[in-house]
Amino acid sequence: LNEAMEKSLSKMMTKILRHTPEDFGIVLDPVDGSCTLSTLLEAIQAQPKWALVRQEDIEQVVRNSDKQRFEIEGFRIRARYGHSHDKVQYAPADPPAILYHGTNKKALPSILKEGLSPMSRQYVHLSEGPHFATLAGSRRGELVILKIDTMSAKQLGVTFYYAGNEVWLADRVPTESCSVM
Ligand code: HQG
Repeated sequence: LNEAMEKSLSKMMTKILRHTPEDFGIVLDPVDGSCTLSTLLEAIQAQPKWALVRQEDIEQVVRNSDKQRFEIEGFRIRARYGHSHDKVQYAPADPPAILYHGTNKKALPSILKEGLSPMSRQYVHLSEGPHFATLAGSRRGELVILKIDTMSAKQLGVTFYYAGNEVWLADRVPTESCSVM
């Protein structure tokens, strides 16, 4: 797969594994959001554009994903994070003192007023370092990085979950726990 094909296949995989598996006739595991590699492969092969896709191509996307979007374990594959709603259960975990969230200048006034909310995903996405936050926040205009004081958020009732690859999730983050970097 060349780079463009890899990106396009990655998008197809996130669509299925994060958002609308039912449109592809797939039921994800209700706990970890996984399905077998062969189920995913067959669903993708059913798309005219991807009739010739091979399991190695999927494995290549998983390996090269800049943000480690997917995880293969044995015969199963899942998206680590990014789900639109109720597709995965995560165990609560204890985060580092500071986490980061990348956003954009236009969203800032509303975030400073209401705090961070998951919008169209299951959770708010946070990261241990500013790198992932920079990638996430640069997608929609002028980058703003927020520092999250997790101790303060916990005191305000927020639960954190670890998704792997330095990515943390939360149901919400109150504005009192956010500061602009
Ligand atoms: C913002 C992508 C106004 C929030 C990324 C963000 C990440 C608010 C946007 C992963 C708000 C939601 C997640 C409020 C939050 N008012 N705006 N109260 N609360 N927002 O895409 O974190 O490339 O759902 O700051 O790179 O950007 O798709 O979340 O700007 O890894 O694999 O609302 O998804 O990964 O946007 O991104 P998103 P996100 P992929």
